[in-house]
Amino acid sequence: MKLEGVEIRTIRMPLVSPFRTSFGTETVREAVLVRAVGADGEGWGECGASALPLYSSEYTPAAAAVLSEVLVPALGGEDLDPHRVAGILSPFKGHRQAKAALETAILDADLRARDVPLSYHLGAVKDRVACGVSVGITPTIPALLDAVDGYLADGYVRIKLKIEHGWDLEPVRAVRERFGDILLQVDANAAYGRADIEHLAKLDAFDLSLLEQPLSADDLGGHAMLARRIGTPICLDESILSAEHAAHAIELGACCIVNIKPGRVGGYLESRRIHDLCVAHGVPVWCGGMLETGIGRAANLALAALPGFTLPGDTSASERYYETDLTPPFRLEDGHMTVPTGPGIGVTPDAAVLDEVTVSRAWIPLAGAAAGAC
Ligand code: NPQ
Ligand code: MG
Repeated sequence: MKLEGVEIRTIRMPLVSPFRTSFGTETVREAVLVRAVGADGEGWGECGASALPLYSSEYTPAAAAVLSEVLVPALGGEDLDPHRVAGILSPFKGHRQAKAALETAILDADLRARDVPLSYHLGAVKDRVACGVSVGITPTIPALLDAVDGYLADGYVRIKLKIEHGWDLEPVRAVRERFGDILLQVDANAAYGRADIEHLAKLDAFDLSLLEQPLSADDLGGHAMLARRIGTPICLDESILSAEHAAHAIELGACCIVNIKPGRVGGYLESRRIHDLCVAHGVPVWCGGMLETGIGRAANLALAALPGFTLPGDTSASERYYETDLTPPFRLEDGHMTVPTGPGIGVTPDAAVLDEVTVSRAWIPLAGAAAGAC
């Protein structure tokens, strides 16, 4: 893959409904898209960072800046194997979601040129994957029950409720009582502390599949303490930034399930390593979501088709988040979504829709590339 240059775009897409978590409410998804242009074609990657650094320290202006000013220039215009990208970028600390988007764009371009689907490249074994949905905090419990009712009617096979202080036992009890024996799990996005361990243990009454990231990302020890006190399985999201983090968390007993978000861990290749590590430890994994457009969603479906992804992911349909997606809409069929079969990530953005939602763009030419390529 000889790279000629990389386009960095910032887009803004309205969400169909506000999405509230313990760290804030999102009404518009701002994101950075990366288009890697090589001599043999181009590829796409989506950065999970959003408008403000509330989920993690990354946010869109910083992601666009580090891509344009540091990460893309570091690649040079040399012949590039996508598997070497992470190593070239490794001297630069952090910025995993930005690095993931760049690696994905280059991997996509390379796989398209070779006519290989991303799912096949990663080792996928499924043609379709079971899908869950993440339900934000609502103003009232009746509003939550309505939202869950709608998603169950859509066919989602698993419901995840966002929880925080003051919105935990009661909404969970209400959903369990109303809908009976559904697959139900909760996500705190690190809202609680060690002082809340006894309170969190009360969630054991509701037969949840898992409790996701109850404590701070840095507090693996606290998660291990909680895991000894509670019957509900602990799953980590924000704490797991690499395969090394996953190894330490498993070793400490801080979790027995891992949410793999490719952006959070620096890309699909690191995601596969975490998957392999977890499979070897008997730890189930599932594919998280970052309100991706069809670009990120397509690649997540490829990952979710690996054999260790035994729990339904946050790989929801396009219409869960967007009226108009950048790609042909991903639809739910019988609670499942079809894994794209085309080369690379298998989809490309609609040029007109993309231009409509683009708020800024920059072209970074690469040294050694032919002048004027774009
Ligand atoms: C999670 N995702 O599992 C995240 C959190 C999250 C689907 O629950 C803008 C961009 C807003 C990304 C809100 C889901 C977001 C976001 C929440 C990610 O923790
Ligand atoms: Mg989460």
